[in-house]
Amino acid sequence: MKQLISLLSLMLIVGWGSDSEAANHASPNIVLIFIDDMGYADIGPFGNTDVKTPNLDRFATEGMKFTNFYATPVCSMSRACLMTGCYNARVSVPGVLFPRDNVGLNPSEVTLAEIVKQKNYATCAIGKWHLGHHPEFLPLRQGFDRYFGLPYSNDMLAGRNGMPPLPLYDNDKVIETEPDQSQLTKRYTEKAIEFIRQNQNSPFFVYLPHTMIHFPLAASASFLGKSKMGLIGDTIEEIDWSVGQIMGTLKELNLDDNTLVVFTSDNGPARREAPPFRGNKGTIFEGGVREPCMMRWPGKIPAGTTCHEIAGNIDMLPTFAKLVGATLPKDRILDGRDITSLMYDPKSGPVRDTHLYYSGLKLGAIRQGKWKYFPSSAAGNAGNNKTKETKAALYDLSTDLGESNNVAEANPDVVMKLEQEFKTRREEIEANKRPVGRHAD
Ligand SMILES: [Ca+2]
Repeated sequence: MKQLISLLSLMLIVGWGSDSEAANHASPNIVLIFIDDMGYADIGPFGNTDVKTPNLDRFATEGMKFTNFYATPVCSMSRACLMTGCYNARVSVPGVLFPRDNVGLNPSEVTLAEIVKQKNYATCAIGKWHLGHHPEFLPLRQGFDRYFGLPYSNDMLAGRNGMPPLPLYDNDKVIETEPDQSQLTKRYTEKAIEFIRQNQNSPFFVYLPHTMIHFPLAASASFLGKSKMGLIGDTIEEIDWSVGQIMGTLKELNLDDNTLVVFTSDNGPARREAPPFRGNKGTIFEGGVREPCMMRWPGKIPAGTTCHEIAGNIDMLPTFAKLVGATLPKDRILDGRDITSLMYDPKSGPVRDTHLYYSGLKLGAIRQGKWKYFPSSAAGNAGNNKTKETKAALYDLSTDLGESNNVAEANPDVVMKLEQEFKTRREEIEANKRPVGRHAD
């Protein structure tokens, strides 16, 4: 009898063990939709009234908007931040990589995909990579099981400055060159949905970095000429359609409640403004680096809420690690922070109050709380000539989103403090930066 009771107890313990195993298995799926060159004011939830974005509008009512969410001025550096949880200068990835370049994100970096791989997530990257086009830098070597898309920007086309034909990859094979760009949003969407269907029974991570709305713009026949904003509006509306398709698939497969969807962009808008901000793509004014961002996870992220705290793409890696129960690498410094507290309660208080604005590998400005400071020593790092600062500038972002009223002279103590903080942070990253990956041929 005693033995039987022991056996029963053992079975119970084993049974409980299995239950907690099942609970672990229920870690959320993650879908990260990353748009190219979409500015803050390009979609309905962030104030655009000319373009129709019903799916993104609904996303906002069902999830959380982030109004102080930072990326960087241009493509490659932004993806380096997103993939590593570090400022791009820490991992030595410059602004934009070109087909002639022999560098890429160092394979020794731990990427978002490698983080979730600790928990056996199925992982795919569908779309524009732009962290090195040599085989050792491509997604299949950086933690992704599946890759479909372009290795760099869609304007790096055959014959332009001696560039080779633009390749379209399916895993590690080039299946087409110079693909019809009007079909890319649709094709990426289909591939992402195919991956979700195939992996609906295991936790998955879908990284969907669209090629649009980067120039040259192209939309499929169903969207071409349909928006009130011209071709740029057509591409935005097609992106909105794509988001609707993804959300519809999650709903259909009953994965809605167990999937975190993040929607954001890599940098500010090209060749247009980003109201209410100053500057656009290529600059470190808010218009160049502050991005529309929304997160949706029914039952976990409160619906229809807005978070005004500082956050950014560098925070995604530690945040995803927390959500899936993965361990962060301990042998290196990360710059991002776990922002799950903000996702559960947008008023829970700041996770980090400081943000650094890199322009390429140069630090150009610093934000602490409401203050944003451009030291005179960094003048010119802000971006193009039209919009760069020529002397030290201090802006109060709580009242001056357009960075038009330099209050440096009136606030010498703030200037002195931020001048020191700028130097300390720049020196720390310089002293602890890690090398870019170099392709040997
Ligand atoms: Ca971009």
